[in-house]
Amino acid sequence: TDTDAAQRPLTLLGLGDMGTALARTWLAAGHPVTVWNRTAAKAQALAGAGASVAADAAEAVAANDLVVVCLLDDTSVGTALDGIDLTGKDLVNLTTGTPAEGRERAAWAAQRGARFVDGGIMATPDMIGAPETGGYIFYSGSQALFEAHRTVLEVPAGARFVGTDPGHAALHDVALLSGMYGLFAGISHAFALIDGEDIAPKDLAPLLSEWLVAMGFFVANAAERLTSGDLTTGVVSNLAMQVAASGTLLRTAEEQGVSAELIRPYLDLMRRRLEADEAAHGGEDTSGVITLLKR
Ligand code: FVH
Repeated sequence: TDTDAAQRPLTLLGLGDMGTALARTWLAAGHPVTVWNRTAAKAQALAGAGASVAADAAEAVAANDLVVVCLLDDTSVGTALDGIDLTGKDLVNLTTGTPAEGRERAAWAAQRGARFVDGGIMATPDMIGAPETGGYIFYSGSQALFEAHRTVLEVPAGARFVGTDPGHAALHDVALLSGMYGLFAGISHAFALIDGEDIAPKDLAPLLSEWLVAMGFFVANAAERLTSGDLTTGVVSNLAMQVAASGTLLRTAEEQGVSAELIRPYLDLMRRRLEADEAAHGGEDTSGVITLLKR
């Protein structure tokens, strides 16, 4: 029942920055939490907040049916759980990994008699237990496990189940992070361009933010075009024009003494798409670049 879920005990392995934030949130919500960390001192800090500190990982796992793991990487998960009896356990892996690692870890857990979901945390530690920040966690794998523990899993951050393929939480996570780093790359180049000029970074900042938000339409546009296969209808800034204009971006970088290494790869891909068939692709938007990336 929900009442049971509200007080359900759980085990948490891993008390780094993220694991500690998770533990504190579950404890604050009234869940009995058994914790273990390789470096014992970090676990002691949580004892004062009400956590039961296990002597080793095996003792922590034995303490509860629901076992959450938040370690550095997939290798550390294998190391920490090596040789431990997981029969009948519900294993929730919040360690960042690749889709293949998520699938292999699910098969590994199944061989040991455990149900498994993998998680991808879309939040920093300060966003855990702070729903107003919009942080959430992707989950994939055993839907039965997810539904059984949904109430508990929703305590630290929103929970989004993205399918029974245990690799899909990681894939969603990495897709979003990849988009983020592309954005960071463009932002970095923009600030480098004005460096040394009589333009304060703090004055450019709101202009850049507003522009990037306005350009956010490209996300939904690209999805629509990839789905329909129509890359030209309704295009307002076509590829031929954008490739022509890209020379201005590169010359400006040159003039400002700024390396174009962050933006040149994307501009080169736009040019390759155009040059492959100018008549066919000149009227597209830039979503045709996506088709060049798949190996
Ligand atoms: N912190 C963040 O902003 C991001 C937000 C998005 C999700 N990530 C991922 O969350 C996982 C844990 O991250 P973290 O911030 O807690 O990381 P650390 O503070 O570096 O703590 C790492 C813990 O892993 C333990 N550990 C490392 N290697 C081993 C091992 N071989 N055996 C057992 N435990 C191991 C480490 O123990 P110790 O060093 O304290 O003894 C920490 O408990 C991670 O996947 C992020 O990518 C965080």
